[in-house]
Amino acid sequence: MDRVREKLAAARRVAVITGAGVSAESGVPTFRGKEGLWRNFNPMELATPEAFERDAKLVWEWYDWRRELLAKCQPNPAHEALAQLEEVTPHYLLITQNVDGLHALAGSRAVIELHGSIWRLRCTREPFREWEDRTTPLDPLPPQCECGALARPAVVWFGEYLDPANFERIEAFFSAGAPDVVLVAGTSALFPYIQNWAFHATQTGGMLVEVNPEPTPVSDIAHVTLMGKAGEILPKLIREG
Ligand code: BV8
Repeated sequence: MDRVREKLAAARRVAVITGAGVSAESGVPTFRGKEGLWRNFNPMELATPEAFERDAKLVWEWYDWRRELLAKCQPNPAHEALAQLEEVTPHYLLITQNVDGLHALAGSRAVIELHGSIWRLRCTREPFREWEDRTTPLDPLPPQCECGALARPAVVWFGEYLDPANFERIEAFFSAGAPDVVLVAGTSALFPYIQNWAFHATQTGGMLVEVNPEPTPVSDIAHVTLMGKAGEILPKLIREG
């Protein structure tokens, strides 16, 4: 813990990668936790273009249920600690897989929502048309674009591609200089791109730090693995914490 705190205090360039685990203490169900299931559906089966094609209303009921739940959730000390870290780090980037918007709500500014946002909708006829809608519950359900076409959640589903623009921003951050620290918190690190960015830190002289109560693929390559809850550990890592 002290080694990490010192490294972060002296760091000029830090990349943070977060997943559902950093929102867990805000009351947001994780994807693969037991409470992640909804009406006995597996998110992997619902968060797909095929499920939406088959039954848009069912998929929207799931998203509407999550939006209603999220509307009551506040950022927790994990989100707040990361917003504080950004204030004291000259070059900082927060890459999140979460779609809940809680990092921005906590004051984080340089945030890349890798998997999109549950608060944004996209037209299924003109995909470049995207807008924010925070109404809960949505009415009508499924919602429509003003052009009359069906709207979809502006998130990246399983089997879909990440927005290349986000990918380029992240690659640009890493090639602009070797991060002194890459902090991976609250993610099962399922996706290759998450593992690759974590691995990058170990190849360019940076410190790879993981915060998670459970081991993940990143644990094998991390310099420091802090086993525990992000809401408890992260505030202790940040100088003011
Ligand atoms: C994909 C948005 C298929 C939706 C989500 C087919 C296969 C592979 C690749 C491709 C493919 N088709 C197309 C591609 C290309 C590729 C791509 O774009 N590549 C780039 C590089 C060009 N596309 C993809 O990779 C897509 N992936 O299709 O994979 C697949 C299918 C099944 C299984 C494996 C692979 C991208 C898909 C993105 C899917 N969208 N979300 C929505 O939210 O509705 S994914 C979903 O999982 C969430 O975003 C979530 O964040 C993410 C990862 O999960 P985690 O965040 O890690 O959450 P999880 O519940 O898993 O873990 C929680 C962790 O927290 C645990 O470790 C736990 O221990 C810990 N924890 C719990 N409590 C705490 C805690 N930690 C700290 N503190 C606590 N208190």
